[in-house]
Amino acid sequence: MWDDLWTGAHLATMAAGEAPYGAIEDAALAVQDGRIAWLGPAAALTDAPERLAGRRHDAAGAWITPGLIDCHTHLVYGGDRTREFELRLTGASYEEIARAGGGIRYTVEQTRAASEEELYADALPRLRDLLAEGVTTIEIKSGYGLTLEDELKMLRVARRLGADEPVTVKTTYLGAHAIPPEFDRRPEDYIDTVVAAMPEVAASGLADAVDAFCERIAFYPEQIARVFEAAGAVGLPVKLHADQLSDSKGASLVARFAGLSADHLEYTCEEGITALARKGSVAVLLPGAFYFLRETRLPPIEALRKAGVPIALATDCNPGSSPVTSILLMLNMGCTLFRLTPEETLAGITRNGARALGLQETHGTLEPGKVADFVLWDIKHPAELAYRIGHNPCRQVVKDGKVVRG
Ligand code: DI6
Ligand code: FE
Repeated sequence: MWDDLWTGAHLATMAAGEAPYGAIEDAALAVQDGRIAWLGPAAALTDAPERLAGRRHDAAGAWITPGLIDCHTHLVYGGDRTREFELRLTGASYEEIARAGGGIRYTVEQTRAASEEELYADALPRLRDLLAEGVTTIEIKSGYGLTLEDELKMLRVARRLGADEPVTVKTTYLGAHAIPPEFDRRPEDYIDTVVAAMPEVAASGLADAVDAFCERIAFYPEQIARVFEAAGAVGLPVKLHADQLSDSKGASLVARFAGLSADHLEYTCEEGITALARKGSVAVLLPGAFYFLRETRLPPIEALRKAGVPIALATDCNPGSSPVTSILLMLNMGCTLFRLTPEETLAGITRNGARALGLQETHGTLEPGKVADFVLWDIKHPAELAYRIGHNPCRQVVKDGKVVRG
């Protein structure tokens, strides 16, 4: 006998295959020990629901999708950058502000000054915004501490959020995010410290992956290669902020290290795309940052599609370039700004989002054996999730087989 059975549902399984959205209409879904035990057309159930499961739930025509996955965020940080937003509106560019010592460096100051408690209290409402929209897995980066101690402080906050809230948190050490003020004009020396910190970061158990910012206002590929080698030596997978503001050869660098994902990619060239495809790395597109920075160069969507690179979407929630805590808005922006299809955007925050975090065996689709993370939506068709703006049709969230919302 199953623990739980949902009937009266339509499933957007998002499993790769023939049917759009992997859809199964008039379906049922069973859960046992926190995993999906069975799913299929309700007509294929072998007995009456009450003889099949301890608890029955009537989905009353809801669509069920996999739990949503936000695979790229900087959710934990101190302060905000409202002032910088105002400056940009009077003409200063994101890059100019960064070069003048504002931007990421300002958030570093604020984050260093904040206690773990304060960082937690600031991040929690941002996380809850995302959870209210059906997010069940989130990646959270460090990168605003830039000393080993402050980076670990951020990662501890991220882990605590995952322990306290009904969400799986994957953490990422982003030591090579910016050159901290005390290493001004000495990027190589700073990279030495990031490399030297790697064994301790790994031993702390606080990081699941390593990220870096490859850009002319941050670090060069050769510098990041040293960080990635150090990550590989301690068994941590890598990913990269790649080609966001210029073609920095970031995508090729990710491929060289068989990274989980290359993120942003507005300026990625053909060669980078081919390299990603060869290694099976995911392209993570971040429409919130594209929108908020009023970027005009589109990521190479058609080339990514043609090459068969899996495309994920994420909020990039951060104070400087994407103060976004709505994953549903990313679906809409993925369609309106990037011309992705609604199905592609939904795959981007389910199946491909899971893959970007190395969770493709356990998360990201509705399939027997996978973790029972899913969301019930008051919608008539899955495309509606990408279509509307400012409306949240999330009715119920199930995490590890337990109803945690609704
Ligand atoms: N690119 C981004 O989108 C975030 N980090 C990065 O390297 C933005 C960081 C910030 O402006 O605070
Ligand atoms: Fe980012």
